[in-house]
Amino acid sequence: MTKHLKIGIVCYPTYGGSGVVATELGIALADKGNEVHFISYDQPFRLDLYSENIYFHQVNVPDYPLFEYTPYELNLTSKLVDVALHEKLNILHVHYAIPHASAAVNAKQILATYGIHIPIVTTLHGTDITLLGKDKSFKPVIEYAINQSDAVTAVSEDLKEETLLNFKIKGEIKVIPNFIDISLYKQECNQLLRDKFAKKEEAILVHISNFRKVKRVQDVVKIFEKVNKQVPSKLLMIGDGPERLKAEQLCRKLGIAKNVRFLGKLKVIEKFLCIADVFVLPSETESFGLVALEAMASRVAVISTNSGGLPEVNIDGKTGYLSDVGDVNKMANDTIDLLKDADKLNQFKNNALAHAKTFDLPNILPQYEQIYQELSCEMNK
Ligand code: GMT
Repeated sequence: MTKHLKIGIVCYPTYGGSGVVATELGIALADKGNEVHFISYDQPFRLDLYSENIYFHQVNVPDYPLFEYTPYELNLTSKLVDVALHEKLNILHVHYAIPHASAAVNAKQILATYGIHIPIVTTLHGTDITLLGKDKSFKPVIEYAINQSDAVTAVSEDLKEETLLNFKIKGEIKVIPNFIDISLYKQECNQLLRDKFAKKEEAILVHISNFRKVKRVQDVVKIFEKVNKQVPSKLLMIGDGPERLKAEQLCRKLGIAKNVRFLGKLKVIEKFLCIADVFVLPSETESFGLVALEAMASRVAVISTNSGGLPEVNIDGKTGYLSDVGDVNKMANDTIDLLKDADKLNQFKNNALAHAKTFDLPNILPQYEQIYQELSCEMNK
């Protein structure tokens, strides 16, 4: 019989895949009777419910005039020690290598001085390896944090390969793909909502991201401009971030602003995904592309690049199409091809939903539970 555990989860609270995965994982673990303690500098944005098994511990970063740069990692380390000690955690599961895994490794060493031994599970999400990991100033810390973790998981085969290529990793990296709870997604189009954005004969394209450079949001606009010339259509841009202004300016320059709506950081994206025909994700790199999976769970075809782990999620010629990074002509032509062929689009949408179902929560959650149980048994030996 599996034992209920007290699990500490450290994640970024912001709009982004790693925080979403960590939050959904914590909620699912709490539903199964575990006690889950989220530790972050703010309430994770998808953690907007009450459950008697869920706790949130905020990491406060006091303003101290001596510090030109506030050492958040130290406040996080102290908080991890405090929560682990007082809540008697069995496991610490940290999402993202820095500063979360490195803070957890320090906390583990401090806890050992109190005679407390707590295993650390580190989940690598992508940019911690593909962007920060390539920065020499972070590399030794990331490598150390990974090697000192008791279990390491990566969200795709590609991310595992990238990690092994870029770091000297001593132990095993287990691939546990991202997941969705398919029951939360609506596959039926909400016609009333759809009518607010587009006419019946118009197609709807959607992009969702944190509008960082790596997402290439200007490519989304360029693709849409080409599509819009051939197929009556609207583009919904969901999320916000540093590249939004440039994307808005490009819409104005290309004369398509009236067909593009920037909707900001919406919490309930399922509501909007089900009104879409095609989801566009032209990222420079994407270790997995959780948002593409969320679109597929809403029965939406995906036009994406072939970078990173995206080919593990979006199956070329089946659930959507893949292209080289920056090949906006191909991505636009593939979109037009789909939108002009209703039967093909319908088939791709069905394929997308079927493939998304393989990433449903009940298929993935036991893989994390197995790691926790094995580590907690080892600690109790
Ligand atoms: O994509 C982002 O900018 C956010 C980032 C994050 O850490 O939240 O997402 C990464 O983790 C997600 C969850 O595992 C993956 O689905 C995304 O593909 C990955 N982003 C990148 O690799 C760029």
